[in-house]
Amino acid sequence: KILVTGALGQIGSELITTLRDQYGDDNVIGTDIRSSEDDTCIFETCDVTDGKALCETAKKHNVDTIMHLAALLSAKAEAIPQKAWELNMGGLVNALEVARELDLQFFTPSSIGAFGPQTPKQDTPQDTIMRPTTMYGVNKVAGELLCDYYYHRFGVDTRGIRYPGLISYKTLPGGGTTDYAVEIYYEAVKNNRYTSYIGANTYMDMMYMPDALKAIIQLMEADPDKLVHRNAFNISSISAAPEDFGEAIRKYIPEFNLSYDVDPVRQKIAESWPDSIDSSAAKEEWGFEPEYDIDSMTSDMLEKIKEKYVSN
Ligand code: VAH
Repeated sequence: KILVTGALGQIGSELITTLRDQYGDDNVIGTDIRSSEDDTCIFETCDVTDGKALCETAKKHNVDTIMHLAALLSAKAEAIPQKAWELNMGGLVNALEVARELDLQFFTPSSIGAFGPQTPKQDTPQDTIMRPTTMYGVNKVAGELLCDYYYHRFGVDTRGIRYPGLISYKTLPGGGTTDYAVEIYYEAVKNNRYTSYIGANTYMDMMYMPDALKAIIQLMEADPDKLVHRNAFNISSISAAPEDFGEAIRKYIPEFNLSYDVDPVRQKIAESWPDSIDSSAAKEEWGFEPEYDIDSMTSDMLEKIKEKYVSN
């Protein structure tokens, strides 16, 4: 049985569905600080900064795994850094303590945001310098080290993935730097145009959500003896700048127009991150193999968003 925190977030909302398909509805418990209208799955409101409540929820449902997704993303965290530390680190240490006390398998995402300006930008290695210049990045590096500590010191089976920007059509992201790569598809369908807050020629790693979710299950089911790394694995499938999304969209919406109104805060965050990271450790240690490239992702995104607007 798996407890998911942040179950109403961009990853969490789709992960719940994927896990229920994979393991059965009764084996997935979603939690979030907000309440859920979706009464088809087991759901509990829970504030991850309340460690006692989180532990009680895990005990009540007799879970054997916790997937901790509750966190503030990069741009939001940069706006309220002290709150971000409290939630991102306070929530993580509480979730790790629950995993230690109840002997649970543990997953939490890291991010390409864990890298900083001195990190090699092309083919960023799995093991390299990590001196991020954002609160979010500090949280992710500290989080990776804390998860490794709980593995080496307490034997908690912690595993993590450094996610690129994730693109999906089901739940809008909130407060991220890579959110432009989701907004662009919605605006293309609604208005045939998009004004990007990230400048041209600004490359970041991206991934379609189905590949991101498959990776979590693959990693959590991997043979632990084959894992050289744990927290956290580089994975990526697409390295793109805004104009690459524009070009891919114009294959389906020829009149699509892309313009720019750069947001200096999020542009500065984006420029501190790699352009393209190396996924070879994930491929070698647990068989990571993404399915979608920018063209197949674009085709699916536009089709699903059109369906969403036509049916509503
Ligand atoms: C963000 N989508 O923009 C998240 C992610 C790699 C980016 O961490 O903050």
